[in-house]
Amino acid sequence: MSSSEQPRVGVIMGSKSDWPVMEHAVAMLERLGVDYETRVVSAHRTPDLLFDYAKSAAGRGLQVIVAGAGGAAHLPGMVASQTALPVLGVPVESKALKGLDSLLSIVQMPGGIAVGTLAIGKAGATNAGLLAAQIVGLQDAKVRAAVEAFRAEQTQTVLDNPDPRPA
Ligand code: RP5
Repeated sequence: MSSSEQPRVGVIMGSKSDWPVMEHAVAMLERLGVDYETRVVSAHRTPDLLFDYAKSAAGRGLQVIVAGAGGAAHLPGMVASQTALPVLGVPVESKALKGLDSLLSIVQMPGGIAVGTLAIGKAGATNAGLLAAQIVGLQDAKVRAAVEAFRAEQTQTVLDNPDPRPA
C-alpha cells in the first residue's frame, strides 16, 4: 500500500471502485515527488480499520489524509473525527446521482469537525493531491519547489498556446 518508507500523505477510498477517480490524486503526488500511501478503508464495511487508520495516522508520520468516497460518503467526516490531521474529502461520482449525493455528504459537516471538500470526480482528486502537496510543502522546501514549478509550467503552457482553435 505504500509508495515509500515514510509516507506523508495517506490516500484512502471507500472501495476499489473509487480508484479510477482517486488515482488522479496519487498521480499528482507522484508528479510532485510527495511520499504517500494508498489503501481501501471503508466506513461501513471496515469501520474498525477506519478508526485504527485515522487514530494511528499522525503517529505514523502522515501530515494530511485524502479520503475519497461515493454515495453516502461518510468516510472523510468519520476519519476527520478521529484525527487532528487535515482531511481532504473527494466526492466520487455515484451512478444514481452523479456524485451530488457524495458532495453533499462530505461538504455538509456540522461546525467543529473540518473536512476540506474538493470538486466531484477527477478534478477534485487532482486538486486534493495538489492541496496535500501544498500542505506538505509548508515544511518541505523540495515539495514546495515542485508545486511552484508545476504552477509555473501550467501558466507557461497557456501563454505559449494562445490560439483556442484546434491545431
Ligand atoms: C462507497 O460506496 C465507495 O466509496 C464507493 O464510491 C461506493 C460504491 O462502492 P462499491 O459498491 O463499488 O464497492 O462506499
